Amino acid sequence: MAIYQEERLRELSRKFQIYGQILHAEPCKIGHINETYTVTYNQGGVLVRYIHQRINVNVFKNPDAVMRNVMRVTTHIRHKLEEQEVKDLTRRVLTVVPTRDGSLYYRNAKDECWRTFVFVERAQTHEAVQTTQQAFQAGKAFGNFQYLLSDLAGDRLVETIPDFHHTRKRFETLKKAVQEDRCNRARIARAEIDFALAHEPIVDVLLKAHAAGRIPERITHNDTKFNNVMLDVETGEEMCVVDLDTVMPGLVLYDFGDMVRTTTSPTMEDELDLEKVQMGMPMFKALARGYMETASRFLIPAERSFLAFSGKLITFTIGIRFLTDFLVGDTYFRVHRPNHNLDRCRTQFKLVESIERQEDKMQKFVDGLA
Ligand code: GN1
Ligand code: MG
Repeated sequence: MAIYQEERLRELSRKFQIYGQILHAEPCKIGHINETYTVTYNQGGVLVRYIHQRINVNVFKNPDAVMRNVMRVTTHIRHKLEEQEVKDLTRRVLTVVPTRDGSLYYRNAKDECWRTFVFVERAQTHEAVQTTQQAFQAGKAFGNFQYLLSDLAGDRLVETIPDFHHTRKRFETLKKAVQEDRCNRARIARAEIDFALAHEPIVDVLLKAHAAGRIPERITHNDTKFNNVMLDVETGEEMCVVDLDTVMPGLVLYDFGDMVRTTTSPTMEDELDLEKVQMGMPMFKALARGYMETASRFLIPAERSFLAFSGKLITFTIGIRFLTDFLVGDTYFRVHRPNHNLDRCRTQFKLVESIERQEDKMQKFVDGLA
């Protein structure tokens, strides 16, 4: 890690309610938006780890609201787990470490916003799903997360990114990017643009069902990537749902759709060998079983009826977001190689096709679950 970062983190470490000295830090490369470090401290002679994370304020324009949401949500979940006498509480839900003056995050002289969490030990995230057991655990974790938040009292959570999964708005933004073609990249992405435009008929389906009152707004995670669930390193059991910045009002289908997107193909999001990108039925079945184990307690039939469709829709929506970002010059998602966002878009669209071929079978399977 660059020395200036060490110094920056050392300064930062004194701002939070941590009673130890910083020893070293490792950057965490996962995630396209925020900047994350795992930092080891000597605390009373024992090594203790924390997460320091810089909130990307270009994406999260209201870090205050983000942190108030995160605090409400984690506090609520902690209380519920306490009532259930769940053990290992600080591995089961994220714990925010406030600053020494009691704020939920620290804003430095350069206007960078930093926050701190207790590090969840002996648990890990995986970039790609390998076993059906993992898929089951991911479904169960996010279903339970939604369930635990289904009785959160008080004001509506703030929408930290308005219209985050609004497929129609995402679609219109793509069309504009194609028309403007500021980076002269549309010619490289012609096939993907055509694919996106041809899929317009799916764009409004959930928006309309929601507007018609058929599917309710709930509190949802909105970024239910497989790598946002920590699994116990020994048992493989789900421990903790992370990345809570987009927990806000939404449709459960957006969450389930993003699980299908990230938990049914054994590939990474930027896989170059598109042959490998496939919606695997055994993975889907395990995921859906895990999800229903916890979510069947509150889902209504209309929500269930869109479960398979939601996989297609969200995969498509994230695909058009990657495509748009490629066309406008990679301003949103962090990229690590040329055409990275286009590569990501290609895997998404390949997956959309794979889901399309199996959608009926997928829905039949979920219809058969209790
Ligand atoms: C972003 O940074 P990360 O990986 O947690 C994005 C999600 C996308 C995802 C695609 C706030 O999440 O919506 O699905 O990339 N988060 C935001 O991998 O835009
Ligand atoms: Mg995220």
